[in-house]
Amino acid sequence: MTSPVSLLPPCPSPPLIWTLAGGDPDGGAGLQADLKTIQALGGHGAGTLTTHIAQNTRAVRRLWPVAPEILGTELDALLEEGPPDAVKVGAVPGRAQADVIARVLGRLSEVPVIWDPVQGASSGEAFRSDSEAADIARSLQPVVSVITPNLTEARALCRAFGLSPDGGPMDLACALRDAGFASVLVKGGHAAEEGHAVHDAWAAPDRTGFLSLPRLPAADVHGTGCFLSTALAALLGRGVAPEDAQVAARAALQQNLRGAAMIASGVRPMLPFASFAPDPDDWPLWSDAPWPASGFPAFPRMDLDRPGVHPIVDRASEVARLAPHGLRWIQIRIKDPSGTDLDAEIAAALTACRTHGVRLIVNDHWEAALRHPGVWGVHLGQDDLAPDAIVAIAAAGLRLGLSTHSWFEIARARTVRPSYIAIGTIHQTTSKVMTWTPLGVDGFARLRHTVPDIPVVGIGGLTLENAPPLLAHRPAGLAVISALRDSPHPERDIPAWNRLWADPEPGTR
Ligand code: 3NM
Repeated sequence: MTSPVSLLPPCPSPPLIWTLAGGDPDGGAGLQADLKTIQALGGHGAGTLTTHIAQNTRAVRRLWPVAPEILGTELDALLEEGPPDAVKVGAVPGRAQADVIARVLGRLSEVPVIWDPVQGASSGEAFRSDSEAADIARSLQPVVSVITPNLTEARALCRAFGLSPDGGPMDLACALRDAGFASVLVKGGHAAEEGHAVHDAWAAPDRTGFLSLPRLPAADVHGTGCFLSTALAALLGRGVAPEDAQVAARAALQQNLRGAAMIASGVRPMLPFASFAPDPDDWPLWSDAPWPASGFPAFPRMDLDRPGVHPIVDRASEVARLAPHGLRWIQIRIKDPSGTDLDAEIAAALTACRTHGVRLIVNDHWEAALRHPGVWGVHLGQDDLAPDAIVAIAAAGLRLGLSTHSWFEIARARTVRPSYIAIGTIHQTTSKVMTWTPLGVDGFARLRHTVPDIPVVGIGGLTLENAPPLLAHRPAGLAVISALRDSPHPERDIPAWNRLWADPEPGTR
């Protein structure tokens, strides 16, 4: 047994996260809740009140904005301690407070600032008029990197900027992004009915898409917006990449909603969030476009009763060399097909595989694979995830494997319900140009945890020596190029690889 792996990526020291937010005496939202959220996500929380609020889970009674001089003096004092790693801004009661916040945050450089542009409480009361909201938004816009409005708030912001408030969440998110907010997350929670999916629309400079999760029963919880924006700040401050932080913050929210849904009925505060430990089912799916009504076809799963090594080779002659030695799968990966007769290579590989009962997976060239009945599956990268290709591969009855390297890529891959998901790179590899930092065994475990329902294949820099610790995380396969290509005895190594599943402890092979 290995020790459980923390789902949070390591960080040399707790990141400093500021929250500039209203107060919530019941502790379910605002500054009081944000500090707990930051701590649970491994950060050090600091911050100031922007406004006192007499509220509880049922109603907002009254606001007393913190005087701008007090807010400014407090923030200047805070900044003297050094810059934060990320900032969450919550309720901003008026233009004067917004100007103070913008002045101080304007002195930071490259620090993510998440603004939850809360216009009122989830119990229904508005904090301010639309025209005040417009002034506040204009003042904060230059210093904000991500905003997280719900649908109502997104519409109000669109009106404030003279944009159309009509359209769906993605129209609003794109309109606000194009109006100068670098990244926009429009939360769809209030629009979804219980039992249906909640779709949050995310518009960043280089990507748009939807994060989806089921709406939990009675997820009528006070403080969800505060939680999500603060979790995002805490994860970004930790150095988690923006797309991964979105996915992980949403998973954290689902974890908390699940906890809150277990308390008695009625509007209730979020449960104190003790630690980041989403269940596998709490992780959202990501799709680049709204879900087709029928969803994507589910691919037949790779069967888990035949785990084993997946050699990846670039010629049919290599397939023929390795196929007799006890393989279950082999992948043919011809990255540069120029000067190669692709169909002849696939046909020859298939002949060798048939002879020895091996399943052939074709990398990238899915159209060619479809021309060869008997090919078992196709393996694609994230850049090849076009709906047309997915639908054609499914219609031909082939299996699909997808490469992933991050929480975000897994959320995207899971949406098409592939036969297996490859996670890498686990160790340094010389076989592929990699922009990703190697995950190590713990990183593999962190990602693998978010794939509850689909077989996983580990890849990247694997050898018979370093592979055993991975087996504790139940890969259905391990994919290798160089370890077999460079081995003097591949015919002996293949059974040794396959035996790892029977005897996963290092040193006992
Ligand atoms: N894909 P080797 S790593 C083809 O992480 C490939 O997506 C990877 O080769 C990924 O076993 C990789 O020689 C190379 O390290 C695997």
